[in-house]
Amino acid sequence: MNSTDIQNIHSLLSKPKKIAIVPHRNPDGDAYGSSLALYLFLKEMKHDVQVVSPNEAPAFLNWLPGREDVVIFEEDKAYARKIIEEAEIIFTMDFNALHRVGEPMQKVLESVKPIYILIDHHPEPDDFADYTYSDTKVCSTCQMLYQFFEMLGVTDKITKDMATCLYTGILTDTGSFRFPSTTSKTHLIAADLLDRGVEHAKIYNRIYENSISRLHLLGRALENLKYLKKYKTAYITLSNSELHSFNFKKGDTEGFVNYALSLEDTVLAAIFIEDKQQGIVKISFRSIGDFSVNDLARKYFNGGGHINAAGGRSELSLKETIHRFTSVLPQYEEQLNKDHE
Ligand SMILES: [Mn+2]
Repeated sequence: MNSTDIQNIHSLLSKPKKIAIVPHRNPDGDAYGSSLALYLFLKEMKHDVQVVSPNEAPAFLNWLPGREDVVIFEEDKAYARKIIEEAEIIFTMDFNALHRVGEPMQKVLESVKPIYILIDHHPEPDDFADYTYSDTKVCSTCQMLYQFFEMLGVTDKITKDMATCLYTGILTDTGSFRFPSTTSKTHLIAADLLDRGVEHAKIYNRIYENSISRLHLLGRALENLKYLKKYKTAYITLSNSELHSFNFKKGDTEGFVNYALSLEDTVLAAIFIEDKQQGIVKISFRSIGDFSVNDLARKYFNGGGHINAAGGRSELSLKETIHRFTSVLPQYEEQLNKDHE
C-alpha cells in the first residue's frame, strides 16, 4: 500500500460512508478482532458501519467489544445482503480470496461493486480489491490494522475497546507471542495497546480458559496422537463420535494441533477432525522452519494458509484421509529430515 493509496483512503473516509466489514468464514481471534477493532473505529468516526460475518465465531470470542452488533450472514441472509448491497466500501479482513467466506456469501460479494479494501497477511491474495494491503511477514491482520491506523495517522483514536480487539488477534495469531512471526514491532504495538488500557491477563484467561469437557476431549486427542519418526511428523485424529462423547462445542479443538507440534523432533504436525454434518474432514497443519504447510495443503487438501500454519479439507472418510496424508509424506521425506531449527 503506497502513500497515494493511503491518501485516497484517507479522503474516502473523511465523510460518513456506508461501510461493511467482512471476516472469513469460521472467524478466529484475528479475523474477529481486526473486524471489530475497525468497526469500533469507523463507528467512532461517524460512519454507518456493520460487520457481516459469514457464520458464528467460536464461543471463546463472545465477550469481544462490539460482538453483539455483528450480523451473521448464514442466520440473517436478507439483512446481511442488504448491508452488503448498500455498502459504498467493503473491508475484507484476514483472508485472501472471496471463496473464504463460503459460497452463498461469495456470490453476494461478487455481485456488488463497492470499493473493496483488503487487509490480510495470507499469501497470494486474489486481485479483487481496489486497495490491497497484504503482507505475509506480519504476524496478524490485527497488527496490520494497527499499522494501517499508523499510516492514516489515527493511532491516537484507538480506544481501550479497539485495543482489546487488536490485542486479541495478535495474541491468538502469534500463539501468545511465541511464533516466529512475532517481531519487536509486534511487542511495541502490544505495549502501546497495554498503555491504552488493555487488560492482558483477563483477555488471556477468557480465550484460554477450559471447560471440563474440552480438557477431556484434549485428553482423547493426545491419546490418539501418532508419531511417524521417519517423517518427523505428528498427527492427531478425532472422529465424529469422539467429539460427541465429549460434548464438543465450536472452538473446543482450537490449538490442539500445537500439542502435536510441541512433540520433540517434530517438523510437521496435523490434526484431522471428522465433521459428519458437512461430510468432510477438517484439517489443520503446523510446521517449523521452512517446511511449507501452505504448499502441502494447497496441493493435496483443498486448502492453504501460511508457511507454518495452514488448513485444509477432505471429502474422503477419516481413515482414507489419513491414508492419503501418510501416502504423500514419502515425497517430502528429504525436506522433513533436513535441519530445521
Ligand atoms: Mn490471521
